[in-house]
Amino acid sequence: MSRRILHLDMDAFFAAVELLRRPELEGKPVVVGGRGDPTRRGVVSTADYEARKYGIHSAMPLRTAYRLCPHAVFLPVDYAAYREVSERIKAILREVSPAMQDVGIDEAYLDITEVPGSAEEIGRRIKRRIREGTGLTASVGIAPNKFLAKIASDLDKPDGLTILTMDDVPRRIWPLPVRTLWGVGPKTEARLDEMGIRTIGELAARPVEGLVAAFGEAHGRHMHETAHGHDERPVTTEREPKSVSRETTFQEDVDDKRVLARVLRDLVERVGGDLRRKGVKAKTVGVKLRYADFTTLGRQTTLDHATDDPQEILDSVYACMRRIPLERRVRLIGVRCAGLVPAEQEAHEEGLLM
Ligand code: TTP
Ligand code: MG
Repeated sequence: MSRRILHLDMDAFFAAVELLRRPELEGKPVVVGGRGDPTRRGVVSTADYEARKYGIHSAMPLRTAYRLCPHAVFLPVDYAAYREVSERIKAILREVSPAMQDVGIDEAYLDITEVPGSAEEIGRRIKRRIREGTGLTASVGIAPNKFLAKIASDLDKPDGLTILTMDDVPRRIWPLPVRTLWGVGPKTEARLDEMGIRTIGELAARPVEGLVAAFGEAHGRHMHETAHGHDERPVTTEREPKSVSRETTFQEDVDDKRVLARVLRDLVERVGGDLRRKGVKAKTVGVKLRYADFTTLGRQTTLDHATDDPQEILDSVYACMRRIPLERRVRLIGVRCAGLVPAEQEAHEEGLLM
């Protein structure tokens, strides 16, 4: 029997929670990030849909956001408040089905295969319960697997409910850019672009052999499967991760330090986003490096406080890199953050220090 997976993602989550307690800001551009002071260092955690009209988005420096929209309201991040709302949302989901996978502060998968009722009924019911329980809107996608459900929840944001079946894959999934696929980062995207493949549909049209030749057995086959809408990953109910990491394998081994520096910056951006989305900060930052001959080594450094600040993480990454000999070509490079603590706990400690 085919599965029925629901993916839920709250709309402009941090900003939406802020608007609940500051209803007078409704309809104004609101940016949440750092200490809420655009003259100080920090990045945008999120912006409400009004502020997004000015081009403001997550991970952008607060200064840039200020330049794009000086009359926006800038608010500091209050993780404790968001986590409290997040826990209520997760509890509502668990009541519908115990098979819930927590993937972020405002996001979860729910296996609703066994839940009685049509997909539409279940989707509406969950959205209504969340609105009643929190005052917030969520976007929901329901599909036969996690990949399609996740895309579906994003297709009609905000306040969306999108149900996809395998028959919808050509019309709804194939026009999307390849970057949307799980496992396609900037490097793979560039390589696909060289091959004349920009949309998921163009990828799906290629014989799997060609993709395997270009990207290797596992990656090539995986891309082929997902481009056709297949994804067997189960909804797992595991606990919070102990670390967050991102890595890149180069298409061709690299010995240019500038290339490594650029890729590290990109990986740090993404790890930073992962941390902030999960509402955690890291005390330990590490680099993993694999040479062309497959010898692998790692270096890590522990800070005296936890951080999710990309610049601070990058500084630590560069400090690790200085302890890694670079006389050989590099095949893979990765950034890992561990020693995770809830962001509000760290903020609390920081408050005590000041
Ligand atoms: P998202 O679900 O990616 O964004 P969102 O909920 O603000 O907006 P959307 O309606 O598009 O879903 O992330 C959830 C929260 O995680 C977001 O409110 C703030 C936080 N976050 C960061 O702090 N930094 C980031 O880079 C991202 C992507 C999110
Ligand atoms: Mg969201």
